[in-house]
Amino acid sequence: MDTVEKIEAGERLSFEDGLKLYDFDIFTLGKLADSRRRALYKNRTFFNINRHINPTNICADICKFCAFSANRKNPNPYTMSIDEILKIVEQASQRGAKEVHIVSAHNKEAGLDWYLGMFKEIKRNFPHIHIKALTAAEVNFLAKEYSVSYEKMIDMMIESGVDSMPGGGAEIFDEEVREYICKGKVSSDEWLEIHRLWHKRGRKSNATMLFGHVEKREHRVDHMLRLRALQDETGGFNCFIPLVYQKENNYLKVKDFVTGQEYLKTIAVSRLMLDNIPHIKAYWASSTINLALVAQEFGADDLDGTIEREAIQSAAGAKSAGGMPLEEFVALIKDSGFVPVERDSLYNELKVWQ
Ligand code: V47
Repeated sequence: MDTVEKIEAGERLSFEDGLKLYDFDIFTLGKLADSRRRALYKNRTFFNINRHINPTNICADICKFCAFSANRKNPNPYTMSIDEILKIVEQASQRGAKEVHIVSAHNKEAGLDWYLGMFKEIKRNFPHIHIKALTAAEVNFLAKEYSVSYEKMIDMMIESGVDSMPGGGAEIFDEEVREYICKGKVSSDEWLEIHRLWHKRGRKSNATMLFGHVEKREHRVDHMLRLRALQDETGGFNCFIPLVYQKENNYLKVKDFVTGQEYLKTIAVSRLMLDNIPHIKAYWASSTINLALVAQEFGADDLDGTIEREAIQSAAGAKSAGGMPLEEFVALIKDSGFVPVERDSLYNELKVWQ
């Protein structure tokens, strides 16, 4: 059977199929991914009203691609107090946010009580807000720094009110590329193990992939397959998010952006390869909103949310620092021919924005 026949028969695709898909012309590939997407969700696109918070940028790791962490290129270190964080959550909640997405750097000075205390206080004051927090990279950092097992860290996260885990820190699983772009950070096996343990506790998480830097297509397909294998085991991933590498203010010397076509192909390939991960997110903060809207026709069924403040992609050049007003976000989805469906963090439908 060739790759197209396999897709039409609903058969699982191999590593070689993944590479072949990238060589398809973009229209054929887009049509295949779009049919899969429409079979699942018709022309509905999910989003949520959320607030991203990055409480500190002081980091023990040195990832070459990162422009967010405080270093020579970003000499503005900060660590928010828990009161500051609570004020942000309060304002976001008043504006209708149902989720806070909290990702920090790996700060050795802040202390475990600061990391976990913010979740406890958010939950105590705003029990209706879903806390999506701590990437596997942060969990690994905290576990090693405070000599606790991953299992214990996960117990403490749950006790402190963390509801789900974001997909950050996955970068690219290929060990050689990983060593080059983020030596010393959580390893690929550790990242997967932390998500495995989290899923085994009945919790959900997301998975990202940072691409468009020094990796090749084969590394992306390998990355997807490692996630697919874990998903077969646990079923705990809600969504996959390909993140476009932003090239400003960092130490990874990459001259050109990945092209729009390559982005759309990556969305489409992930929709077809990841037959067991329900949602593919076009994260507009990294792709630009225009390309994210087009990605809806290439397999993406989720556009993340209004975000309000964004610090990681924008530090490296993306135009996402101010988030997106809700009315504008909804109008853009509608104008592109899709039906905006507001969801909660676990993909329960809250409201169809007609
Ligand atoms: O893991 C860092 C990435 C991620 C750059 O789970 C960069 O719903 C591009 O994980 N160019 C954090 N990307 C963001 C993240 C995320 C975002 C949206 C939704 C979800 C979710 C998770 O940002 C990091 C890293 O891969 N990143 N530097 C850069 N220069």
